[in-house]
Amino acid sequence: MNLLKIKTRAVILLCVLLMGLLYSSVRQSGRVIDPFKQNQISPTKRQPPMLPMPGNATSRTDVLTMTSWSVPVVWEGTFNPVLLDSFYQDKSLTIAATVFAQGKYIRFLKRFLETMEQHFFTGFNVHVFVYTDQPNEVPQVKMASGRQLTVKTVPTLNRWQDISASRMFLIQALIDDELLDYADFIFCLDVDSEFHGHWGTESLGDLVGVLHPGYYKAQRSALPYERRPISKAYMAPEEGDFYYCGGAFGGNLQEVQRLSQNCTINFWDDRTKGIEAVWQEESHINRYMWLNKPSKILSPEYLWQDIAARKPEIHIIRFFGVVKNYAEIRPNV
Ligand code: UD2
Repeated sequence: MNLLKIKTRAVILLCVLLMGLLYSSVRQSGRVIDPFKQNQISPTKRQPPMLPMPGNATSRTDVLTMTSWSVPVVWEGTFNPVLLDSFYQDKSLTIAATVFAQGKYIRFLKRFLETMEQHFFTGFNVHVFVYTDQPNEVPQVKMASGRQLTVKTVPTLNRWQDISASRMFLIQALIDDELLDYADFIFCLDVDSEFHGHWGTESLGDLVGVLHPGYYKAQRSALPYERRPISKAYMAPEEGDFYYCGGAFGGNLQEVQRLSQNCTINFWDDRTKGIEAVWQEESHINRYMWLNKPSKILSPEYLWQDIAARKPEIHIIRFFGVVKNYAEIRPNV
């Protein structure tokens, strides 16, 4: 072996040793750094926890339990709540939830909060954010240890469409300003609803959509997507997997931040063109979830409404949209 070869090998060996030292020092500091990767996530930000495999999705044969892109559709009988809760119990998860109660919708808040306390992530850390224009009317509801409520005061809006759609902007701001370093998952829920059954860790996923109770059996052509091409929520006839609810969705902080930011931008883009999607932010959510497939889908058990007779496949109602008189309760018709 000549002198040049020996020198080259010595340099390579030295480099390998140095890389090894660098790797072990960053490992010891609790963080593995890829020296070739830009924009690494700050170690202070909470990372979404690992999710366990879905339960036995084949235990129901009367309903769709797996999508064409292989993510579970959660129905009663497709998961074991005791097993799942025990998987998460020692992970000290914090689940955030948003609920908006503006104008006359404040009347629904007490029942929403009371039933939430009984059924929603019991035994876990839960932080509920109530957005209202009447902070003094927020009812006192006794909460278990580890659970808390924060009231956010918002201005009174005179169009129900604006109230409904402005939620996306406020959710995005909440995640950006307060939640990224603190909570693990978030669910955004309609206030005119009550919890009637267990809603727990089986619902956790990176991006979670809920099948709308009115359309989970409908043909694609019957789904009430936005059909005007001028809107950013437009869905062509050959597009769409499912029709998802605007009244319940969630996921990890990063995914819901992306969703709410995208829907806010597209809603306002439509407004500058003088158009509002047929079902406001729900239409934009549906467009978003067509392009960015949810990693978990919850069955209509997770937001049932008595818009039609109850169906045999609905074994339990976990979250229920109360019947309301739209003309009486909304600020505008
Ligand atoms: C559907 C969706 C809803 C939203 C809406 C968009 C379901 C079950 N519901 O319900 O989430 O996407 O379509 O058009 O999927 N709110 C107030 N004060 C008001 C009006 C609304 O606080 O005066 C809030 C409240 O949290 C309410 C939510 O906005 O739950 C949605 O309004 P809605 O329930 O009147 O909308 P709806 O029934 O058309």
